[in-house]
Amino acid sequence: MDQNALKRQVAQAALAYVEPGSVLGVGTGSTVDLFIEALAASGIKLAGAVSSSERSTKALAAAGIAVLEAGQVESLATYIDGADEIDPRGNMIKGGGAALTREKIVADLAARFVCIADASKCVDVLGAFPLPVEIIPMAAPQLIRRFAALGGQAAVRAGCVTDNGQHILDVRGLKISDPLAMEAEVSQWPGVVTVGIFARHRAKVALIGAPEGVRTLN
Ligand code: ABF
Repeated sequence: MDQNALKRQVAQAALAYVEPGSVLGVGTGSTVDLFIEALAASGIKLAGAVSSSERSTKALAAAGIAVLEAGQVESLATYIDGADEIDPRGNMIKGGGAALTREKIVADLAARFVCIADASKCVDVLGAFPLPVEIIPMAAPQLIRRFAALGGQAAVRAGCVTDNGQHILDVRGLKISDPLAMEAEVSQWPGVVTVGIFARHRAKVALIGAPEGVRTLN
């Protein structure tokens, strides 16, 4: 079963976590694209969706699902999104798709984060995937120095401007043994908009697509 088939498998399984008639938080990425397709085909009727990116907004609209602004809701029951890496406790690295800021904003509205990922995303310790950090461009040189002091090699992602008009640093060489502590530390550095560690907003449920079927991580 190739990676796309594994993604399709978990996208389908995520439908079980969608409450008909609710407003659903929707993430960004190729697995989420497959989830939106599955949702459209399922016939499940939603009151609407709060989207985490222009990319997902377009996909939701094409699927005939009403897209609401985050400010139109006070809370969400569920947020469904992918990840670049996920550890056994549901801590994630996200942001490979450059949508991490709005993903974290929408995740913050939700009571439950349901992560959908293929088995290749599972790691024991976060950090093999270069950590995405959305930044204000003028802060890049100082932030690169700060990550170097932690043993990381940071570089501005070429040709990338986020939906919020900012830039992304990708940081290689980190071993994130305490995701909660690193998220708290980096989030306060001047010039950081969002760090792509989701520990405060870790996945309460993780659906992992593997050749033997979908397993639930936690
Ligand atoms: C999104 O999911 C991003 O944070 C992340 O880059 C992406 C990866 O998922 P996929 O492999 O499904 O594209 O939330």
